Amino acid sequence: MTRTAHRTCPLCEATCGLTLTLDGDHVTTVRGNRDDVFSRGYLCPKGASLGQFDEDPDRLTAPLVRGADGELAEATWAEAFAAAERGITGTIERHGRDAVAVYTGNPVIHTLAIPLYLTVLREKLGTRNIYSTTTLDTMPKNVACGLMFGDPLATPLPDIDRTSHLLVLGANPAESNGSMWTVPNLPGRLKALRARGGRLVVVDPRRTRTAQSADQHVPIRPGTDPLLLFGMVHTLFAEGLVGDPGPLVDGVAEVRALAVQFPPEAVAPVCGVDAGTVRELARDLAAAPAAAVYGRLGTCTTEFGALTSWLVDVLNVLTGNLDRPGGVLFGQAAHAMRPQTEPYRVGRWHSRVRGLPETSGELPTATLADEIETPGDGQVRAMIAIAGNVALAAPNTARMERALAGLDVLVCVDPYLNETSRHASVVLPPPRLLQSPHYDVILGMRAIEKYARYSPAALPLPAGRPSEAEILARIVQIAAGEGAFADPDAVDVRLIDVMIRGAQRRPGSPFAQRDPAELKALLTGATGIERRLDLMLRLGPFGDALGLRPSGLTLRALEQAPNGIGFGPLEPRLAEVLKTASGHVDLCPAPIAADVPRLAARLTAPPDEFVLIARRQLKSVNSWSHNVRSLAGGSNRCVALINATDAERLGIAAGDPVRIEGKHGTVVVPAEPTSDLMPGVVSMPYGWGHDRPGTRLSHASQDPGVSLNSLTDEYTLDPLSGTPVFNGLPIRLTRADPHVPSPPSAPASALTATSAPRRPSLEDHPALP
Ligand SMILES: Nc1nc2c(c(=O)[nH]1)N[C@H]1C(S)=C(S)[C@@H](COP(=O)(O)OP(=O)(O)OC[C@H]3O[C@@H](n4cnc5c(=O)[nH]c(N)nc54)[C@H](O)[C@@H]3O)O[C@H]1N2
Ligand SMILES: Nc1nc2c(c(=O)[nH]1)N[C@H]1C(S)=C(S)[C@@H](COP(=O)(O)OP(=O)(O)OC[C@H]3O[C@@H](n4cnc5c(=O)[nH]c(N)nc54)[C@H](O)[C@@H]3O)O[C@H]1N2
Ligand code: SF4
Ligand SMILES: [Mo]
Repeated sequence: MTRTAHRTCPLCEATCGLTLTLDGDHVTTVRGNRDDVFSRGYLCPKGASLGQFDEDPDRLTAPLVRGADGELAEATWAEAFAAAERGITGTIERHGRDAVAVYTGNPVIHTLAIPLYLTVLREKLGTRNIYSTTTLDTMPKNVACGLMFGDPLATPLPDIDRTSHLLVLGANPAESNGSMWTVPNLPGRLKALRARGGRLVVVDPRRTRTAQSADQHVPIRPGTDPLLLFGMVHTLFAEGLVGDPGPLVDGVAEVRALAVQFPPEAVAPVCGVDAGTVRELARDLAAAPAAAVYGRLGTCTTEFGALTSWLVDVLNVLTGNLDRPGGVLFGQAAHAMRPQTEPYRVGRWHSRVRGLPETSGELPTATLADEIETPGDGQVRAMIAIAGNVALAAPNTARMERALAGLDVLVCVDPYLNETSRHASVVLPPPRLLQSPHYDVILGMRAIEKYARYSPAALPLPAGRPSEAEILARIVQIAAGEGAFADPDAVDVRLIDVMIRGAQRRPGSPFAQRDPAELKALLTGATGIERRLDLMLRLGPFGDALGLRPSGLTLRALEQAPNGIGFGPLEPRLAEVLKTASGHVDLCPAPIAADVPRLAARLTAPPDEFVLIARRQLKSVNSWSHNVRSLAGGSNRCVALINATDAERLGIAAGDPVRIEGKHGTVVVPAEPTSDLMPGVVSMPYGWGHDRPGTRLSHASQDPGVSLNSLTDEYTLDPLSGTPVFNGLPIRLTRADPHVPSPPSAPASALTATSAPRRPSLEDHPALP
């Protein structure tokens, strides 16, 4: 007997609505759901493999606990929760709360459960040692938007369907399907932009699939985008192309003063882009009836990540495209979130070892290994890793792995025994994808249209199998000192109470006089997490306001609308978004302006012979999809792209092994010479290195590749956001002897703890003051 189920794809940020055919608990086909209000039938090769992700025989079906013999072995859930409690509570009792760290990974944004328990987990743990992929990825943009708009999550989204000019820097949406920009079928929408006479311009050291489909590709030296963007800002002012930014924007004159030092002629030789092109980019942007500038990973994880992210939106503001149809707009989720209570600031506290500033309540993941390895008060001795593979994700793989091995306690919530969880004391695997309900809590905020969609669990949980929500609720209770065996529903009950009370206290609240118990009784949903989602939807912008707007959104309405419910295109709403003390956009925030002299010094820095950049590949999901056979091989391999002329000069032919040396390690990988990459640049995919002992990744380990982060450095950071430089890092490139196997990553070099981040360099020079 086959049946159909509707699911939102959790494999990338596009959130496509899929139609699955199930035979029993087995997925037989996956199709894009043509009736889906948001994705309208789109599907990529990864989505088509959702069944293989879900049914991968290597996914853990039972928890693992490390025994007295030092080996991880299957245990009962009760044993595993008890072991987690012993480890976490014992660490807190012996060493205090800061001794427990939390690291959360990218799938946080692709699950319903994790975002709904993370804030309370952090609060209950009461530790300063909070880490996540944000400081390996989006934090530069979050910092820039926090300083400009007062809200780090207020990231402008290009209005792709209505724009006439899109300038993309450091992103490859044709393969990544978009990031910090939830847009199903980006490849199709980019094509549609050009078909209606619009223009797509891509700035990237590599002629990516996106660049190949563009009207103009501008190759650029990695890490130099802020110079190009400042050259464009300079041009806008010099040629009188700055429009009226409106009454809500402060700081235009200050930006103008900063841009004086970056005329196109000065930036051109460093960027490798001629001055005429810099001017032309600025003029085209200003002349377009509606235009949007978009930057992603290749602009964030760079030496000037926050500065670059800021300049992207400075251009959107100066050309009159902020908060405007066809320009960039702010997203609007269908659910209510906890309101921000304090004005945005960075550096409210600093990390213990290197004194790096806090951002959004987190410390940089680049200093996690320092905090684990450096003795003293507040040393991290236990870690809870949720949906993250930090062993491969953090800079300097060898050091991160050594640090993980040195932890007293590591509790992983992860479906795989992989490079990180092999170091665990306890692994708590979430159930299969199809056994979990889904709603996009985070990505809904970045969606290009207003919509809501809910996927109920398509398969029942096996008896005795805790949901991901229950696993997390129990960890919250351990952190709160209530023990692993308290009633997990109590966590949701308390959080519902807090949210209802908050809604009642808001000025002008229509619920102020209502009985909280009566409001609570209105909520539907079989589990605590579903009732919480119902409450968030009902208090959201389209919600039924707990019965006051009877036709408004509820969880029940979404359950009855498997194709989702659309609420139309995004609309301008800047005044509502702004959370700055002034209520205005601060176009020239002081911490950003203070970083500009560092950029000016870059104008005269000597160029490196070779620099490394990273890339996403279409048939991959970071580090955890290489076990899915249907996606492996072909274009999805761990090879180093190098410029064809460089290859010829170094005597490297296609498939030859090349040796790439970073500051802390060396890898040997097959080379793929190409004319699609700038000279002096090497491009490697992120997320490989599946040859570690003690993992259970039977397919991935057959073609393991190497860890890109064996070449990166935890001390080379964007100082404003604490985000490592993954793009534009100097390396040495040579032809390797094909008969010598890939060396194990060199051990981490002696550590020099520094408070200031370094400029990218291969040499171990002292840090800049
Ligand atoms: N050099 C270099 N380093 C990089 C990057 C780069 O480009 N270059 N990219 C950076 C970026 S952008 C990111 S986002 C990070 C990613 O960093 P991480 O998020 O730490 O790494 P992932 O490979 O995404 O690992 C996700 C983990 O979640 C598990 N998982 C999958 N689904 C679920 C689920 O439903 N529940 C739970 N509990 N677990 C699940 C997987 O098994 C895997 O272990 O890496 C960063 N590191
Ligand atoms: N298929 C697939 N999709 C994914 C993922 C995946 O693993 N596979 N991962 C997801 C995640 S976690 C993320 S964060 C997103 C990332 O989404 P994107 O940022 O769109 O993807 P990347 O391939 O990392 O693209 C970065 C681009 O920046 C370029 N670049 C590198 N350095 C520079 C530079 O200094 N300047 C400029 N202008 N360009 C530079 C690179 O050549 C590359 O083309 O993708 C998400 N989607
Ligand atoms: S584009 Fe992303 S969300 Fe859509 S099917 Fe592919 S992996 Fe899934
Ligand atoms: Mo990411």
